[in-house]
Amino acid sequence: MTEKIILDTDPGIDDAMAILFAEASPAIELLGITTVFGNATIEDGTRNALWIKERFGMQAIIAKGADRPLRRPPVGATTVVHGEHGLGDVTAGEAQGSADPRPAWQFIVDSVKAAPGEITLVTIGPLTNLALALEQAPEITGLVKQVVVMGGAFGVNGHRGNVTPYAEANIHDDPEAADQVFTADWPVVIIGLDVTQQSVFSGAYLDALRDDAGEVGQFLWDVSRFYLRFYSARIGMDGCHVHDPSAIAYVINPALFTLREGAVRVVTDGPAIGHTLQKFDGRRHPHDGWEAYRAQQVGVAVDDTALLALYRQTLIDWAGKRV
Ligand SMILES: [Ca+2]
Repeated sequence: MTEKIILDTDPGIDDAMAILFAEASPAIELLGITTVFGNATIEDGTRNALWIKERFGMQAIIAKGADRPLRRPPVGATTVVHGEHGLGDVTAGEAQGSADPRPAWQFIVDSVKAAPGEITLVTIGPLTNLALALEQAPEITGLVKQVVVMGGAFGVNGHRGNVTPYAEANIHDDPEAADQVFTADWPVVIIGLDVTQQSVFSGAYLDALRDDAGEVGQFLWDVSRFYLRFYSARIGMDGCHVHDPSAIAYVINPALFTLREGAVRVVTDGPAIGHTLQKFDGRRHPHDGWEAYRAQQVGVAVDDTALLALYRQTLIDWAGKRV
């Protein structure tokens, strides 16, 4: 059985890695790609999505989303990590096709209502589009199959943050939106730094993918050059963490991950703004505002060897079919 997904993304180098993973997987039907600000501006991110769609002959509908957080001033593109326009050294051309006329939140609401219980929303950028969809149509909580979020850091395996000591980028970019999504009454699985920083695409892994996965392998190698220079300069690592593709890996094979259950909140002010917290034990407290919220799932361990093998084999198989 294939999983129908809408992928909400800020394309983005590791977003490109995730988009092509989803498209390549026979376990996933990629219905739509909704864009959001974050790694790139909304204009650049949407152009990147349309160009990748055209270049790889994809069917997914692209809908343009939010250009800024729900209630905070706009934040700039993360050019130091993802390059001037989001895809590192690679510059997207103008695609022939265009985005759906609806804003991303409307596309999400319409799609979910048209296929109740069938669609998984996968987010690999700030959560603004999902929060807007919840505000406009709160009834969608009962209509999505599940929400899979790449974001956050819960301190497991020592991972607490990447943009601040206590915040991960997607959550830090719009903490109010993330808190709305995590406290809504729908099933959420959070694949955060706790697990994404446990998996590494090494330089050698990406070289082998370039050699073995045809045009898509070459493309992934090309876009990852800028990203690897950032990792090398910033943390002295030959390779990169597997952030966004890990959310897709969860959809394809949830058994790769160990999950922990409990209500999740996001710090929306002060020095730990953007920090994610989970109440995962049954302890009672005199004051416990957490009991009002649904228990969500947080990834706390991953079989990184199997995840890396899944990614590689999925792209190689797809490249073989495309020849
Ligand atoms: Ca992303």
